[in-house]
Amino acid sequence: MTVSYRAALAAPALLGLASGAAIAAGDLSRQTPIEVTVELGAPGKHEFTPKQLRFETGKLYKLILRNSSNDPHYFTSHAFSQMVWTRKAQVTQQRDGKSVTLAEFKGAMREIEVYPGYTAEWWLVPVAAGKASDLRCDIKGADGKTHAELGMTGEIIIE
Ligand SMILES: [Cu+2]
Repeated sequence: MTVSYRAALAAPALLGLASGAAIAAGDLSRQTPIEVTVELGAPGKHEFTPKQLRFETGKLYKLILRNSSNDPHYFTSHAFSQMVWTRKAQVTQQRDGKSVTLAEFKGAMREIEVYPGYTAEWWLVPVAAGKASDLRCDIKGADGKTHAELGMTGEIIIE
């Protein structure tokens, strides 16, 4: 009993040392994120600003999707979602001039919809290089046209 207790204690201690070194060298999710902000529309305008986004593989990004317009907007790119690993997505809100996190989502992400006046963050690490030309917002306006048809499209390049 005593022996196995000691062994159980010693093993995690040794593992802890070993994995501590491994985390410092190789855990890409623990990097300080590079912030990239995309404006989803503006009052009276359906467009992504900027329209072209650039990322590098192996770096942690905080992709900030800010909607200052009066309409909900999607950030949809199936191709992009296949080239990144998602650490988390979270919903934040400004309170007394400070950004407060309201919710966090873990798991693979396909698209994010952000409602008027709010911001969402997609924390991700690009894992494959390539071009995603399918960034768009498919929300349909009162005129029957999608925001993408009105110009809300974009391109994402991963180097
Ligand atoms: Cu839209």
